[in-house]
Amino acid sequence: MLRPLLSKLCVCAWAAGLIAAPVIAQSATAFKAADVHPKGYPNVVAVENMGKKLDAATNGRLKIQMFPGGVLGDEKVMIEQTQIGAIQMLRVSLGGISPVVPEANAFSLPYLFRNQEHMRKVIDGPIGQELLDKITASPGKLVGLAWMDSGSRNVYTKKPIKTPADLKGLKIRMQGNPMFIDTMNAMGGNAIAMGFGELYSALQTGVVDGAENNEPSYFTQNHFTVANVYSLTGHLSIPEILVFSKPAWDKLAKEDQELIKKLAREAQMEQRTLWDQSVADATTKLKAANVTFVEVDKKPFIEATAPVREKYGAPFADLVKRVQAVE
Ligand code: BDP
Repeated sequence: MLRPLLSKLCVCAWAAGLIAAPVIAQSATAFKAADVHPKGYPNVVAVENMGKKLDAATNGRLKIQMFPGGVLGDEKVMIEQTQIGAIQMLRVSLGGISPVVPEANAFSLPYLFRNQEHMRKVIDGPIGQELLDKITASPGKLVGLAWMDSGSRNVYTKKPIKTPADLKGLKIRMQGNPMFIDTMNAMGGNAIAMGFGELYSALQTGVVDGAENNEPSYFTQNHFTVANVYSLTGHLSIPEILVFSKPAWDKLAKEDQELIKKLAREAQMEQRTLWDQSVADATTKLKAANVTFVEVDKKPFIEATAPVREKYGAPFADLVKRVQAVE
């Protein structure tokens, strides 16, 4: 009897301003965020800025601590760590997500997007949201938060690649997704799957003859110093994705989840501006470092990769059609 009475008295006294409001001890939560790219790379900057906004919006209760440069492992390892909750936020290439959600491949087929604008319209629009939701709803223990731009990937080696025949006999590193392996083989090269972090020394020692990536990755990883001819094949435009760990997500209050989603969408838009600057910047610096940029007639490569689009697109034919239909 006495207890409820006392607590009622306390509440009344507090409401009347007679005693100070009880201070609830709230420790700050810092979400571990990871990326293979170094500090300063557009995706890393966008997530760091998202962290600043999250910190400000929650008065320091929620923060993001960034682990860039692949210090927490390569993308495969980081995806696993995110699934179990050891990493809470992760920015990865969509290429690594297909084992979790096979539909992811429908967004990264070779020569799927007509151009960058098309790709951006798809990821910004309802189909992009649909895939994020599918990832969240899948048993893969990841929450799809936002997209990022990754431009398009071009082949680099020590000689110009103008036709599929030029790739003959060359070992070209690809991300370890069977669809990308098939893509390079169809383009005429010998695909070798390898982690991003191992690639510099593989190029240097001749374990591979070349690789393929966008300008900012080619530049920041210093690959141009060991393979200085950049041929504009533009065969893959693989969107990047920002995911949250499902076990960690489920512990968050609904309002915090909504706030994180909102800020992630803002990060998607901010990354885009940073991305455009970064491509321009990397291109200038690569040219200044005597990298040769080779214009390529894409037609024979588009034709050569038709069976890959056919094979990997068939299970998601409707989705692929809808992506292609986006104007
Ligand atoms: C870069 C992506 C990164 C991938 C890397 C790769 O941003 O997520 O890990 O390519 O080729 O463009 O592995």
